[in-house]
Amino acid sequence: MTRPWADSSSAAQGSSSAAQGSSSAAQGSSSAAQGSSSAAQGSSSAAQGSSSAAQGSSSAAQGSSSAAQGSSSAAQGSSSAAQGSDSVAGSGIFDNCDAPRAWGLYFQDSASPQMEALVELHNNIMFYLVIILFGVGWILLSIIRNYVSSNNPISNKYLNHGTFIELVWTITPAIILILIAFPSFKLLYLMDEVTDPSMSIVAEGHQWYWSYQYPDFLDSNDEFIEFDSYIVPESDLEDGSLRMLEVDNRVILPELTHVRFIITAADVIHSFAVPALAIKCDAYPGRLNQVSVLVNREGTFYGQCSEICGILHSSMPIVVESVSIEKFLTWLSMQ
Ligand SMILES: [Cu+2]
Repeated sequence: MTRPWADSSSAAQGSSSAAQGSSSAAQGSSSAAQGSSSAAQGSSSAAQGSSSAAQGSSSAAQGSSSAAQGSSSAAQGSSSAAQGSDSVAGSGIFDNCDAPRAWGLYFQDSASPQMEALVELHNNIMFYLVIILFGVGWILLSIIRNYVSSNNPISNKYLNHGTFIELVWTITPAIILILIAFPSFKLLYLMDEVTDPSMSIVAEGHQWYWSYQYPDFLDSNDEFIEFDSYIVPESDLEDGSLRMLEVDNRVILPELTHVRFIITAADVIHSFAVPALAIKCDAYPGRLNQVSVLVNREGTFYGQCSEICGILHSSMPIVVESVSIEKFLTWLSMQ
């Protein structure tokens, strides 16, 4: 799947397209050399310069704009090497990517209204959770301290029922549960709704890769656009690419467009999941599930199969690339 923007260095795209171009050029040379690392290393010093910069900034802060800015000069230097090269689906840390990172504890940056709502729901519930944690902890510690047997050998001798406190500790949790449940159900049913999508993408899980179909668009042979998406093995990875997350053919989406994913499987149960877009939907053989997505910015979003589906369950990642509508139309016209 050729991506036309991968080898164009427009000024508007700045460092990201240049970096993407250089990494795809580097990937192109390595695939020509059939993964021979020595050939890839010696292919071009400019590509090496940008890839070492990519590696330097990748561990520091993924998605940190300052790191990307810092290495953009190196990427710019190699953009001439990228010019005119017919790239395969390349990638780099510069792709404004949204991926898991080591020791990450919070959510990835949201890229869809659903994910924003989910993060907000999480924060609201966490408000009650922290109060409950400290309230219950305080009660527990004070009981342990006051009713230890050395202080009160027969502590419950005069302890009777306290109707009022029993009412309080029964009704208060019920109210809190209702306060949590209503926004949760509201969001659940909102996310379930698929309203008037502009286009559909069929994602089919296989052991162990994903295949995609764009049933609204025809390619040059008057057939539906469809392709398989395999993981890039570790031996073929470029510096700065994400191990176990990179694929050869990405899902290309237009931004700010209501897209429906139709999700199914060919063999066993898989699960199509992209955290930054709030997608997680099981893929069943013989059944079509659907989820609605509106990606509200350009970017590259990484996900993984989320249903234990066999020995290579970890080797069927998902990469969704959101581009402007103009770029999407250009990509369509090249299929
Ligand atoms: Cu799977």
